[in-house]
Order: sequence, then structure tokens, then C-alpha cells
Amino acid sequence: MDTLVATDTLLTLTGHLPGPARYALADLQRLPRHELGATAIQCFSGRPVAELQSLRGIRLVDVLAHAGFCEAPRAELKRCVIIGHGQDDYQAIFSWSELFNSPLGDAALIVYEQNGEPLAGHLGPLSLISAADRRLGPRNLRQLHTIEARRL
Ligand SMILES: Nc1nc2c(c(=O)[nH]1)N[C@H]1C(S)=C(S)[C@@H](COP(=O)(O)O)O[C@H]1N2
Ligand SMILES: [Mo]
Repeated sequence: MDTLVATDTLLTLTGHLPGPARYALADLQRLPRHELGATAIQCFSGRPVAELQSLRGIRLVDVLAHAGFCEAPRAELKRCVIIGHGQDDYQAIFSWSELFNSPLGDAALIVYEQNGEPLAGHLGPLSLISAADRRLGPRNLRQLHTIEARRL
């Protein structure tokens, strides 16, 4: 694992990992970038929340791999859930299987830019999105600060 910049931490990875890992924006931007085009965010109720032109970030699987999560035996990984925590204690929850063994994982992103701009105000500086979900509201977590790998 690369040496990480501990100051200006925007994201912490904790839980079932070789050790906690802290990421500043510059650390995240060194991971492979992933972009989404026009994206409609709706609540599970169908209420429109936002129409975005573009999003830019990194895949959740890439940051988990970077932090050493995938080094655990697969029997343990299969029992893990990945929880994104927001500042307001809202949580977005994924399983190892959907992230690492389904197409859904390709589109589960930690976002640092929307419409070409850093995430402003109550949205950021980081958010999560699971762009292959039917309705994107529930796992479009604002103000993401921690990713927890929890073994059940
Ligand atoms: N941090 C955080 N992110 C969140 C939520 C929340 O309560 N807290 N609600 C989610 C849900 S279910 C929806 S539909 C949208 C709602 O966005 P809005 O509050 O801008 O309408 O944010 C999503 N992201
Ligand atoms: Mo929602």
C-alpha cells in the first residue's frame, strides 16, 4: 500500500482491513478515475431529486482494494458488508458479492465532482452513488466520510 497523506483526510476506511486508511482528495485522485454521463437521481418513491450532466470519481472496489480489503481470505470477504457513512449518520450498504461479483460494482462510485465542479455545500466534499440501482436516491449518500468493511 502506498504511503498516504494523513492531513486533509476526506475519507477513512475502517473495519475488516489490514489497518485503517485515510485518504485526502489528492490520494483519491491518484486512483483510476471513473466518469458517468447524464444521470437522473430519484427517491425510491419516484420523486425527482436531481438531473446531473456528469459525475467523476473512483470505484468503491478500487479504494477497497487499495486499502488491502481484498487480501483477506475469500471465505471472510463473502461474509462482509461495506457501509458508507454520511455526516448525518445516514448509511448506504453494499455486500461483497454485489460489489465484487455483480455488474453493480462497476457503477458504485465515490464521487468528488458533479457537472465538472467539486461537490458543493451539503452534497460533499464526497458522495457515494450506485448508478446501476433502479432508483439512485437511496444509495446516493451525501457527505460521505467513512467506508466500513464489516464482517457479519
Ligand atoms: N447523507 C445523506 N444522504 C442521503 C440521504 C440522507 O438522508 N442523508 N437520503 C437519500 C435519499 S433516500 C434521497 S431520495 C436523496 C434525497 O435528496 P434530497 O434531500 O436532496 O431530496 O438523498 C439521499 N442521500
Ligand atoms: Mo429517498
